[in-house]
Amino acid sequence: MATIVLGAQWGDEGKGKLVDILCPTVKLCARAQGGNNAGHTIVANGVTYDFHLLPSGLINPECTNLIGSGVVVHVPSFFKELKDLEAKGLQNAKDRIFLSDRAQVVFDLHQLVDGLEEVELGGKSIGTTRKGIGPSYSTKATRSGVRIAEIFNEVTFEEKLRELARGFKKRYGDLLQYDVEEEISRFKEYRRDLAPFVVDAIPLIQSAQQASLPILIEGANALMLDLDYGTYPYVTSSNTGLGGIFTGLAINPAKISSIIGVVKAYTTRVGGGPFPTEDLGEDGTKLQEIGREFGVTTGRKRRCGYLDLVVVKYSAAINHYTSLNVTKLDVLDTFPTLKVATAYIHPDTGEKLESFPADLELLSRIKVEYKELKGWEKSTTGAATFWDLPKEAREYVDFIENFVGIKVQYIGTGPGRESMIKRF
Ligand code: 2SA
Ligand code: GDP
Ligand code: MG
Repeated sequence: MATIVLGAQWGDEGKGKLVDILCPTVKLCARAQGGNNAGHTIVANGVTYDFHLLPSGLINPECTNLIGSGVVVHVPSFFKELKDLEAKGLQNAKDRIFLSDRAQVVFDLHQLVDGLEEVELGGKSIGTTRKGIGPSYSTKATRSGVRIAEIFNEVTFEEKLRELARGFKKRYGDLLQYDVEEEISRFKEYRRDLAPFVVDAIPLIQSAQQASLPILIEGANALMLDLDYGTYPYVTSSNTGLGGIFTGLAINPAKISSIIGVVKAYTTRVGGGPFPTEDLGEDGTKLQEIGREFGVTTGRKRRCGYLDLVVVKYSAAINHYTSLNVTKLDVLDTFPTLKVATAYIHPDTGEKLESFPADLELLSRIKVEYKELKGWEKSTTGAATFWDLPKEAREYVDFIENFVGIKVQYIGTGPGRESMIKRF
């Protein structure tokens, strides 16, 4: 049976930590979409590990890991991340990671184009991680991209990359400072080094499911960054919601046991785009500082604001969570009062919107209705059970549960593995 972990807001909810906690019972951990734009930090046994492209399940020495067909892969970053993790003490990581031959290659070319697209957008830039994610999914969609399997057919590979470079050169001229022959020559070495990792992921997943092995699927990014359901165009270029799991891994939907939505106890967003509950004042700064809200991949400061339950309810309607993990509750420990968004009000009619609007112009004008809850002003870190939490902290969690209509199964009260309350 498969467990799916998905981000319910704009990312960085703490999915990596939950994946780490669930891993000991799992035989296969898989990523379905995204690339090394993702950043998952895990603190285990006093060591901090950062994962970007590789599944966080690597942290469990018994767990096999798969980079699925819907992922986009920057080959040198794959090797570098593996090396960095092994240098931190992860055992036999190289023997436990497999890469789908249907995944797409992210070239340095895509990364350069990502930067050029951002510059061209000027004040409207998306604030991408510049890891080439958008350009790589774009060339996949226009059928000019290169699959991992094609790396191994040297002649076709070189022709395709030269063709890709020619196209972008036409578009960007001298702004594109790129030497295609140099990238081609590096692939001679990558080809040899990559070969042992590459598999046909379909029989791998099928046999794991037929043998009823426990599988864990790690979502990257989060629902509000989904290409179809997020705050388009301020999104990433993959389906970060439940749909992306099926296209990216081809798992059997009848064999899913749970879909856990990870919800940070407040809201953050990194990059551009609308953020209705953003607080540019003292509270936002305090959340940023206490929550240490910096991008794991780019080091950028994350924008911060109050918990937005309109967002969480909207994401639940798309991702069909079977339970929630509320994370970083401890970051709220010193707030005397807490605001939680419960509705968006139409700026012209004064009526409550039924759901999260698709129209960003409307979204920029809506009024947010807040419920004010009492803070607890005590430490939550170290609470062993739900009942060890201060009363107001329990009420905060209950409020989320009742509003969204989904049980809160896990509560995070600190970055370490041990700081997680499991309720059922
Ligand atoms: P991209 O690079 O094309 O995927 O960027 C498009 C938008 O998606 C956002 N995005 C992210 N948001 C939160 N966390 C992400 N991962 C890193 C982290 C981010 C970092 O875990 O901290 O280090 O800055 C992530 N990746 C992409 C991005 O900000 C754009 O808004
Ligand atoms: P992900 O992208 O969803 O995996 O999340 P990130 O790793 O990008 O960001 C979450 C950050 O919060 C990481 O630095 C985690 O170590 C940290 N974190 C996770 N859960 C908790 C928690 O319950 N409390 C605190 N204080 N930090 C947490
Ligand atoms: Mg992250």
